[in-house]
Amino acid sequence: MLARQGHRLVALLVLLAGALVLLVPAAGAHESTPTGITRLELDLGVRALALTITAPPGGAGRLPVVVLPRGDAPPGEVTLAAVRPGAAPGGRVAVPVAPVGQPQEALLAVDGPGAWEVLVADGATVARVPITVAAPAGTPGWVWAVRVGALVGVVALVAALSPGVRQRPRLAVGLGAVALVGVTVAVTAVATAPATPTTPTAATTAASAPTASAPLPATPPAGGHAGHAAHGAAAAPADAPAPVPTTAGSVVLTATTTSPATAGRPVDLQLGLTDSASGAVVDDLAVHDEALVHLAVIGPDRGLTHVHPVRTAPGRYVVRLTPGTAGRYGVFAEMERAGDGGHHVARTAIDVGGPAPAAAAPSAGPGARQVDGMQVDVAVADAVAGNPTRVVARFSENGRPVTDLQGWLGMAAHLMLLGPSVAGAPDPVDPASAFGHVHDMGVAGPAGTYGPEVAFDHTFPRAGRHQLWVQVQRDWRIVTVPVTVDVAPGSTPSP
Ligand SMILES: [Cu+2]
Repeated sequence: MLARQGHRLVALLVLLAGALVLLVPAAGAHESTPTGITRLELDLGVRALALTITAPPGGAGRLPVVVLPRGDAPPGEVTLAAVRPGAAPGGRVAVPVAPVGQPQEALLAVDGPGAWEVLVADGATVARVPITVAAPAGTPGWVWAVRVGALVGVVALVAALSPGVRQRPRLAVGLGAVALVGVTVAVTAVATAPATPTTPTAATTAASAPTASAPLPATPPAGGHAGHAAHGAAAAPADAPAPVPTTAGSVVLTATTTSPATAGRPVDLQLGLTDSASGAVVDDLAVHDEALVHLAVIGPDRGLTHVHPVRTAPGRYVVRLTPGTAGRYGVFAEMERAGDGGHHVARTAIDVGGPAPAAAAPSAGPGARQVDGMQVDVAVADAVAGNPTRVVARFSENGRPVTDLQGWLGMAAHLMLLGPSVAGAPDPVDPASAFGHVHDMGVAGPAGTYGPEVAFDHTFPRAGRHQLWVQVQRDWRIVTVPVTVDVAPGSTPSP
């Protein structure tokens, strides 16, 4: 009788200890799942490149970087290197950047965890992409406490209940006490284990991390960035009163050109980022939606250039532009600061010289138009301020629906917006004209591509004339569809 109870107790405790030991690795695995993969876009000189950087999981070793040329870049090569922040490159690896759409891998190496920069140079500009290589996750102390406690408890209990020991009551009681202590240690360790473990987190600065060297059109990421104007959140940035940031902790953007900007000529635009509260250089940007900085440059003709400047030094970025027309341009930088630094849209302006252009006609409203060899039918249902509005663009070519749109920046499509100015028409240099960015979060088809329709949900905060641009990627090139939308006043007066 006593023996049977003893065996049941043993079985129960063995089960309990087994469960504890099994639970521990599961919890351990959950606490550190850094993928170590950074995907980001760079507009380096004349080239648009998509980079996929895979940090070594062990904290040191091989660091493969896949370079995928996009756009219309000429053949050539870029050189890559991995260095500690600010260091000059040692060994460089050259990779060709042609043809467009053909990924090329450069195998770099790092000799330890911590902050690193992946350098990408085209002979004129050196981009410095900051990454963090995570240290290998060690086994936390509480895990060892559970393992040792459970093991000691089970062994002592089995010994205490063995027939030989039961003949010696004192020894049996002693071993029973040891078993109790062991199990207590294990249970206490589980109960007091940190809820949010403090192992080194994100292996890179990347916020999103789809597959490594997979071709671009596949794999929409697990979700865009909350707060980055995805659908419901869209109103927030567009709604913001625009302006040169002055509130504490916002990002102040400066833009200068290396030489006087002239219509029709390429020019390098240099950007500086400082914190409005401290005046310090802002260098804590996280990769969001596959870029450190999303830059929209909008001309007086309301032409949009959406590019991804390269970081050349802390808080310094550069990108090449070819402004199409003379006049004053609005420059909008969208970025996310690491940690809880939040999502920021900073704006400034640049002047471009050249012959005065004729007054620009507004772009077509909803309806059909031809863009880059495709017919694009845009439908905007009931654009009323304060009401959710759906914008749908349908792409066809020679009468057939286009179904080979490629994802870009982790989304099916992007909608950029500029709201009405004080004078009425959208004006990129009037702070009253709010800038916004909405995503199509649609799921890719079986081939990993999108189309023929892309759709956006947006609530226009204000009535009046808005400039919209729908952007999709096809054949590794960005297609931009400008649309003018007149938003009717809502039932409540708009601000
Ligand atoms: Cu962007």
